[in-house]
Amino acid sequence: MSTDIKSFKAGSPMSDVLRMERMPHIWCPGCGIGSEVNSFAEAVKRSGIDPKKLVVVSGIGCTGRVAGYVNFDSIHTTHGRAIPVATGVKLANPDLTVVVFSGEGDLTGIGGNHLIHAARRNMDLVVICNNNFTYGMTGGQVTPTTPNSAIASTTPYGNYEYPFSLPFLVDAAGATYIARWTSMHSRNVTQSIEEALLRKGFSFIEVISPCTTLYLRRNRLGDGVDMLQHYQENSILKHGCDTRETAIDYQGKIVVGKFVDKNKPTYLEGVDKCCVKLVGDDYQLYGKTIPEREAEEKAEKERIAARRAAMAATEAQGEEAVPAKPRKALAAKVKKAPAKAPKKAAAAPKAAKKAAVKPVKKTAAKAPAKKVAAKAVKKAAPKAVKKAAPKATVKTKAMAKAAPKKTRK
Ligand SMILES: Cc1ncc(C[n+]2csc(CCOP(=O)(O)OP(=O)(O)O)c2C)c(N)n1
Ligand code: SF4
Ligand SMILES: [Mg+2]
Repeated sequence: MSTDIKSFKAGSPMSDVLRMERMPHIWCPGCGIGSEVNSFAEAVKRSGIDPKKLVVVSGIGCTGRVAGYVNFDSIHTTHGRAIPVATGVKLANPDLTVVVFSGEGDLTGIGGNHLIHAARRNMDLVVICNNNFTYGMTGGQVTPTTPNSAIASTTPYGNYEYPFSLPFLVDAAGATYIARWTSMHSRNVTQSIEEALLRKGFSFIEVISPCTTLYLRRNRLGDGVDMLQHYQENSILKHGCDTRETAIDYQGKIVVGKFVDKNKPTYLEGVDKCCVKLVGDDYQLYGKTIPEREAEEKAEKERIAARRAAMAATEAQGEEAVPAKPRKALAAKVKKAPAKAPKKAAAAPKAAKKAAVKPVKKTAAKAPAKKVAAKAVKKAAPKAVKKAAPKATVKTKAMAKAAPKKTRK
């Protein structure tokens, strides 16, 4: 039976948000960017904003590819220039909602100057920063957020620089909305983006996310799932936390939450105020007086509120329409699922399974993963068990191959 790719893509629940003709995407398995895009798409839908008035701007990098995949007006601009381009779009048409979706290398390295000045101006932008601690697209070099001591292609003996804490940086620069999550916190990411889309001023949402192919492999931190588990075990929820306390150490705790949400006149409001002083009531921006623009803004807000109300009503109807029994049956199925785990894994004694995976994560960059994992498997289990836990062996081989020669000694 042949698969009709065209109708498969058209039938996808994401077909209205993503450019399905561009699928499959380039992101690696386990990379956090995909789930962020999903959260973003969900947030756009939930916000009730008019998708035709939304513009997405990205710089260069794996995250920079987002602009090319979303089914909105978008610009994939040059490295580090997403914020100035987005600023230009907003100034040219203040009716648009402008989102910057880019990597931390793009936004805080080459584009760092633009970031701090947009925050200082309280420019009306929503900035979503995928922070994977590395330049993913170009081979895993150190970035301004790579934790001290982490290994990168340009710091094979460990990073001796100190990283930016992005919430602290943009807070000091003047951002009026700041949140941080990890790619495991999909719903919170959605919620923060939704909030940011509906507010004015400079909003910054950092999403800590795994670059499986370069950062995780080079630092021997396992795969995407291992990192999600790390996020789950090490995230500390602290809404309103002082951003001075949000630094991230190598494999340390990650403070997450909404840290800042305050009102301050935006850049465009500042322009208006100044021009009204100079020109008086005749002042117009793109042919519209301030009262005219205010009336339009009010009407748009009402349309958004109506769309949100309609969505809430449809959701409530959907929930009522789901009969109680099938939902229970589904829950039972989910609970039963672990029993279907691969036979080989089930055959392995618990201690052996544990030993085969854990030392790789704990020893991280310090000890050669190949040796440690092999030792642990040998100690914990006889031949049969080694056979039953092939995942760790495969993983360590791949990681040993990827690791820089010097650190493997
Ligand atoms: C002016 C310029 N300098 C350098 C590059 C090479 N370059 C492309 S992407 C990139 C790093 C992107 O890193 P990040 O923003 O963290 O995105 P990621 O790939 O990690 O998602 C670099 C250095 C470039 N394209 N243009
Ligand atoms: S190289 Fe890293 S950041 Fe780029 S797609 Fe792969 S996992 Fe994601
Ligand atoms: Mg990056």
